[in-house]
Amino acid sequence: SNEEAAAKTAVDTGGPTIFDKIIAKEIPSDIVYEDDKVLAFRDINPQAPVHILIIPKLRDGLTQLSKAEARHGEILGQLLYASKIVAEKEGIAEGFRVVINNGPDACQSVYHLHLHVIGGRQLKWPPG
Ligand code: DGP
Repeated sequence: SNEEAAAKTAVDTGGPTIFDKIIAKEIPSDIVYEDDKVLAFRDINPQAPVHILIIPKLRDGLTQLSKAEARHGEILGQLLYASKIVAEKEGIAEGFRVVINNGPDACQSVYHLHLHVIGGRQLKWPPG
């Protein structure tokens, strides 16, 4: 797919990403949950009826999960907990999937850690 091709060429520069502009509200997004640490908004290219991205407001080196260090434990837990809050708000708490794409082989395209929360239909397993 086009997304797969783009993700294979995306690189982790450590520089700003589009998500900084979403956090700063310089570009609009459909925000579904927000607290002081995390922001959740609808994916621009949804793969299911519900497809929400959850990101840390402070990236703090977390361009991708493989860059995680022990000090990131708290925010990683907050992101995962936020996925449950978002699933409840969206009415999919009884069946949803949380995905983190890490690196080119997993088709990561934005180098600011994000959880995908996907649901609202019967999901297939295994994923592609
Ligand atoms: P990944 O492939 O895991 O890096 O997913 C990045 C996701 O980000 C992808 O599903 C599309 C989404 N995305 C990229 N740019 C924007 C944007 O400007 N707004 C929103 N809402 N989503 C975006």
